[in-house]
Amino acid sequence: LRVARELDQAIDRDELILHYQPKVHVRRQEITSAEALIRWRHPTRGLVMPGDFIAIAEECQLIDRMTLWTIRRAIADQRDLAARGHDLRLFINIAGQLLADTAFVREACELVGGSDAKLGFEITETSVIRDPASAIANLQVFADFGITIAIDDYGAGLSSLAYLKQLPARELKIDKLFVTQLTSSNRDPLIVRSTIDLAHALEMEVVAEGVETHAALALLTVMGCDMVQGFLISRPVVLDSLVQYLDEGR
Ligand code: G
Ligand code: G
Ligand code: NA
Ligand code: MN
Repeated sequence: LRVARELDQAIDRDELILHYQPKVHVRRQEITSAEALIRWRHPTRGLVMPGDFIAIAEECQLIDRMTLWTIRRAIADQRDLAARGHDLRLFINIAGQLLADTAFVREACELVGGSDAKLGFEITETSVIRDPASAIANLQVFADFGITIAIDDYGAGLSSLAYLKQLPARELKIDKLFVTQLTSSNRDPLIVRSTIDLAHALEMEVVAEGVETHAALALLTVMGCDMVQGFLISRPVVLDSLVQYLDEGR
């Protein structure tokens, strides 16, 4: 596969780049973390989005090397941010298959353990269901290394409350599917409210993703949602733009 070979080279040729999308803590009125979203600056095709290459990376066994690159980059960016007065926790998306990859888990822990960077991993529930025993054990290993675990895309995949209660996760991200039409739908507010209550009962903080309007933000605030992320606050942006945004204190 030509794309796979190009992608393999892209990792070494510095063609990958991370954009960061902030998460706002509602009660504290401050940005406490940001999510890293990978992009590929392709020499001829321009900026390629992850939807067009993550699946290929997973199929061609490049996802481990790519994610280790992402962790290294995020560690450097987190230290840089902290030095510039913005000590945010940076979250990285971790593909499900990596939760059962012993070599990946060891190398990721070596990288994170060798730094004092504040990091988090975002994983989907669907990825836990493939091999629950090793996923839960490895997530605990990450948590013991100080990595905050967030459940991503909650409600959009295969959910199991039996696994949810066993995961060492501190954050639950409600999928944007339930958030983008929050104030124009009858059912979405009921689903979001009960998910917030469930997460709080399990002692997790709730992040609503896909917050696009002031009306949605207002309703989420009333419902006790802890954090919000979405185009209303910021699109994913390069590190320097994130710093500029944080410096402006918006
Ligand atoms: O960035 P966008 O806004 O297009 O993200 C699309 C999807 O790609 C999201 O589901 C996101 O979780 C995923 N994604 C973005 N960056 C990474 C990454 O570094 N690793 C993995 N596994 N998925 C990522
Ligand atoms: O699967 P994951 O949650 O990691 O996906 C993140 C994706 O959601 C990225 O493609 C990002 O660009 C997109 N996204 C982030 N904020 C919003 C938003 O407010 N509205 C919509 N429609 N998409 C968003
Ligand atoms: Na994510
Ligand atoms: Mn998500």
